[in-house]
Amino acid sequence: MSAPERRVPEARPSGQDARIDGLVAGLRQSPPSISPSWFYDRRGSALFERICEQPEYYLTRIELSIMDAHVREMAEALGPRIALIEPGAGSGLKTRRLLGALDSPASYVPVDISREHLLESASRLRADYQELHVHPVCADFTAPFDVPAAALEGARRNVVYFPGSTLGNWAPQDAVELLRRFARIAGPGGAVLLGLDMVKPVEVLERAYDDAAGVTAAFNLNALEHVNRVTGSRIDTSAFRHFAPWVAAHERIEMRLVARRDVAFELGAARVRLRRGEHLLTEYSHKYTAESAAQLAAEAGLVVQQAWFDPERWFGVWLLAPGGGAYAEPTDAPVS
Ligand code: AVJ
Repeated sequence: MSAPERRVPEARPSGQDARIDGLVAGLRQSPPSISPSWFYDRRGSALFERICEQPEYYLTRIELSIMDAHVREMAEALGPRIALIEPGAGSGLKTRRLLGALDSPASYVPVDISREHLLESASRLRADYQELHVHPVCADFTAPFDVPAAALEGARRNVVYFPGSTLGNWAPQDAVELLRRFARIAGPGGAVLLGLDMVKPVEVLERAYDDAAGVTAAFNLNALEHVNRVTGSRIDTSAFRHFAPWVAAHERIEMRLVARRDVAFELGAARVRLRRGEHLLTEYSHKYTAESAAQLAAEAGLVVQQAWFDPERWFGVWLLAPGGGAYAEPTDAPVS
């Protein structure tokens, strides 16, 4: 069933070195941090799919229900013959809903760092939407990337689709930066269609990130196991436990790995020492309100054109388009 490993060349060693440099830099911060990208090796991706099936993890189900209820209005608002660009090609369920409703889409452009993942999902889409031009772009969308003109040829409008509340992983200033880049890719007549999880009662949020079956806990601990597998480090994962509190001041869930006892380990130039009760940080998951989403859009030079929610407003899908003259190009103001 599983494809033979290593048929596709591994990421260039320089890419891997940069990744490990980033890991070491994160571990030297306070609190020591591991980027959420370390969740997603083969096992982590499978665990994430299982998270989406847990009764407590409402995000995926609700976003899909919003697509089911409103995808026609979305398609109408987006218009005919668009190029749909998706940074990080996901499992594709929401994308399929959208592609199925669009009026003769010109092309679909998934952008993903994993060539394997990209080609797999592209060939599945090609089989199911035979009229559609699928132009996969192999790139790390968290860094600036170019969409080849050929991929956008014949499109009346470029639309960047970023579902799943993935943007929640970025701290506010970085989220603005990323959204600004999406806006630039969409261009003056384009749009961004963005899925964001909303602020809601804390019990609901904390349960979603600590399911009874322990899948999210395993997913969190797998980030450390993944680090051990890739770097050869021997971090004792049994010294950590999963903890995912709502941090009200920042309107986010923080995925943490808390030291059960004093722990110390070294990884390259990073020397991590944690007292019992101190933690590693593995992920932010920011939640938005109608106000903070509009604010985020404005800071990225976008305005909210329309938004769709489930009846309880637990999740929202926002259609954003380049704003009027109010938008000033970012200056090189110093960043703290
Ligand atoms: C894929 C980033 C949207 O933040 O809810 C799920 C990842 N982390 N459970 C999220 C995740 C813990 C997820 N995103």
